[in-house]
Amino acid sequence: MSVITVERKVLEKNDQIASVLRVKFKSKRLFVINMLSSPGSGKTSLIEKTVDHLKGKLNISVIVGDVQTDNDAKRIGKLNIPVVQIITHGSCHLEAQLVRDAYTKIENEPTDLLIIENVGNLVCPAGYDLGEDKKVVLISTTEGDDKPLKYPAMFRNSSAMVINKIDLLPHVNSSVEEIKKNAKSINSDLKIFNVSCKTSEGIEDWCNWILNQIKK
Ligand SMILES: Nc1nc2c(ncn2[C@@H]2O[C@H](COP(=O)(O)OP(=O)(O)OP(=O)(O)O)[C@@H](O)[C@H]2O)c(=O)[nH]1
Ligand SMILES: [Mg+2]
Repeated sequence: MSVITVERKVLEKNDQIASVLRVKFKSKRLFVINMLSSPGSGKTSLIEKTVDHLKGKLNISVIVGDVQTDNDAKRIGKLNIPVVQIITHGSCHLEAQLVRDAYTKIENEPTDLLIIENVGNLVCPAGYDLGEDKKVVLISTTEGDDKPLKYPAMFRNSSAMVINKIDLLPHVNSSVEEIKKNAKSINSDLKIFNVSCKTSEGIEDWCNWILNQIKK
């Protein structure tokens, strides 16, 4: 029983910090995406494509979480945009406090869109509010159609789902329709995008959705 109590307290403290952070992001007129997925679904690749597609239209900054390395910050740094790496040293998710501290390093950079790449994990990050406007979950065609059913919280709490690696569909035993059906059975409001970060198919639709969210 005490374990449950401790976890609830941790989440309550996280939610308080996230609420303050959300007010700060709003006051800075930032649109904030918390990007979630299993390891390797293509979060960093989608950020690279998004930055490339929206350059000249939006100022984008990135906070990226990783258990051990700064590989992703090095990749995103090559795009010449502000990026901060959070290394969690084993922790499987980002917390609002870590994002708050990381944001202080880039808060003076002109930014319209802040993308937070969460630690690759379909379980723990679902419960942690980071002050974002939208949670976006990625699933790639190599992961199996049943993942929304097996990890429902991630799909329930997200506003949009990006199905990535559609270029691999001819080679994998996977169906976009089945992934969509399973995801919609968890969250009928999910906005869904079919994307390939390799061929850039679907990137324009995804970026238009971001632009429309910012206009709202
Ligand atoms: N064929 C194909 N490969 C892709 C696509 N998107 C990403 N990849 C590859 O998938 C691998 C993982 O991509 P990343 O962007 O590093 O994935 P990630 O979700 O950021 O990974 P973590 O940060 O480790 O969780 C890389 O080798 C990418 O080149 C895609 O649309 N098609
Ligand atoms: Mg990554």
